[in-house]
Amino acid sequence: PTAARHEDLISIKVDSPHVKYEDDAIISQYSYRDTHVNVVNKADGTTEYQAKPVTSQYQFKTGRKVPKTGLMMVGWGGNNGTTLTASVLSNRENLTWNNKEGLQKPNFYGSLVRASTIRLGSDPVTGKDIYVPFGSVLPMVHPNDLVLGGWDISGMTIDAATTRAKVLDYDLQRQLVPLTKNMKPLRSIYYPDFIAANQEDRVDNILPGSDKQAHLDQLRTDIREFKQNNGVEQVIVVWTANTERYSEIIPGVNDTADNLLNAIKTSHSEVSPSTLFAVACILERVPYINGAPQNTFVPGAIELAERHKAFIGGDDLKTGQTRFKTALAEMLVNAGIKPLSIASYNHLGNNDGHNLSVPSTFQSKEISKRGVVDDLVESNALLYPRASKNSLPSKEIDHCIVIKYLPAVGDGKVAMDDYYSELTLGGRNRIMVSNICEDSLLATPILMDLVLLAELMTRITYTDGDSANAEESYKTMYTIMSLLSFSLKAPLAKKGREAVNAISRQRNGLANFMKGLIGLPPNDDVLLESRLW
Ligand code: NAI
Ligand code: DG6
Repeated sequence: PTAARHEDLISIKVDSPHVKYEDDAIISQYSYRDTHVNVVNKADGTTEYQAKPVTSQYQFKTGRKVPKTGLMMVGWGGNNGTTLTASVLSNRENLTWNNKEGLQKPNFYGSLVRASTIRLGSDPVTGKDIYVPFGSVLPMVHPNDLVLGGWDISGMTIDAATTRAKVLDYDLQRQLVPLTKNMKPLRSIYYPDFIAANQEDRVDNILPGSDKQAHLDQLRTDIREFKQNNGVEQVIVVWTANTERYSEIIPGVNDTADNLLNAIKTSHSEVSPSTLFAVACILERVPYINGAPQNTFVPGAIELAERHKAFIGGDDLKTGQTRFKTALAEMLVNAGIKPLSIASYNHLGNNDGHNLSVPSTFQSKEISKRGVVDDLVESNALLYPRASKNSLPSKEIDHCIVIKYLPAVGDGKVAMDDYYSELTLGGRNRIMVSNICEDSLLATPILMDLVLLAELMTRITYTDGDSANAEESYKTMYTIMSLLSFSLKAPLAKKGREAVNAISRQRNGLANFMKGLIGLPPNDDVLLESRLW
């Protein structure tokens, strides 16, 4: 095996009454434990939290046969699309190349699934923690095996688009040319009003006309033909195209599934390209992930996905500045330190930055970057007290987001953050962070994770305690793949449920769920062996 395949030499055998390995599935008995809390505000002004532990029983079934999987990128010719293509191809072909540091080898650094580990348990004799590769816990698609394709409004072949992106070392770009010169994006949809006018120069590969129903039908045909021509059993579609402006939510247009379908039939101007892609995927029942911040998933799109039991995920990749923020702000608040303000500045010089340099698209990005500490504020009423039970916290964190386009820095995004917090006895703490991220090199492993995890979600079914375990009682997971939120800046949540932004909670949720699927208990770090005699 090549170095990139090292983890494939690892297998996990669970000896537990809670798991059964069949030829085509892993079946686990899952006891989901939580605590139901009733908050009672008493007449004397005190509050009583009435807590009751609850356990629900589920049986989960995870398909063991990993399908041949295709990845279709919307925006294939962009910086992320070309860099993700290069990542898959250079790992698959085990390309090596030289830069000023010397000989470079491909790897999947930055990928939760391919480059991080999960604590499986501990050695009973030495007490040492034992970790296994994240991707070895359950059968998952290997990125090297993904069949690549996609759309772009720019018709450049992927070799030329890789040169245009200016992300990779020249010696690697050069070696990729034979592998990418025949990769040409499919024609896509261009409704100029949704992205910055400065993108117009690259538009030369679009579906004709303005009939949105015809566009939708063509996208569905593209997905089917891609499946058929490549013999793939599953396709995952990701939006890694330009950030769009927000769509207005208009009653009668995009507020319900039927209204949205009708708005497409009548080519209503408020149906965006990204929503059209989402609808195409939902109707084709292929998972669709929105890697950008716009509100692609208008209420009608979510209802349509629920109706078809299709999988959707979003929004916006959590790569650099925000990933750091959801770790640092959580650390501060959980340490009882009160962040007063967070000022986040960044400048970048790639095409994403160019597109974000107009107010309408910037606003989409600003919304997804700003909301990430709201749930932390909600979580700590000692630091952020409320006037009454139903009122908002009295003082939220002042949080500003600035993005500037500076062509000279290209794909090297410079993020600068000032975290200003209150300490005990009126003290102040200032943490200033400068985060230089190679934007696309941070983003592409994350895109890859979203694809691998989305495919896994399609193979998981469950029955709950009330159902007999007959085959027909198994259900698929809920439409919105919120378990993917570790990689997403503004995670979509099920109606009536709050999104979780703190990165450690997001990771724990996913890792513990995966452990549960092989009959193992969650990691709770209680570690009684270390605490008791
Ligand atoms: P990019 O501007 O290099 O690439 C976007 C590509 O999408 C371009 O090739 C463009 O021609 C194409 N495109 C635009 N509208 C299209 C449509 N309707 N159909 C098909 N193709 C279309 O941008 P980059 O850097 O690749 O980023 C992609 C997206 O990911 C952006 O929305 C960005 O905000 C988002 N993102 C990027 C992160 C990063 O770190 N690079 C992190 C978080 C999100
Ligand atoms: C500038 O913020 C451009 C954006 O596209 C970001 O690069 C992207 O959203 C990543 O943001 P973050 O906050 O996760 O680094």
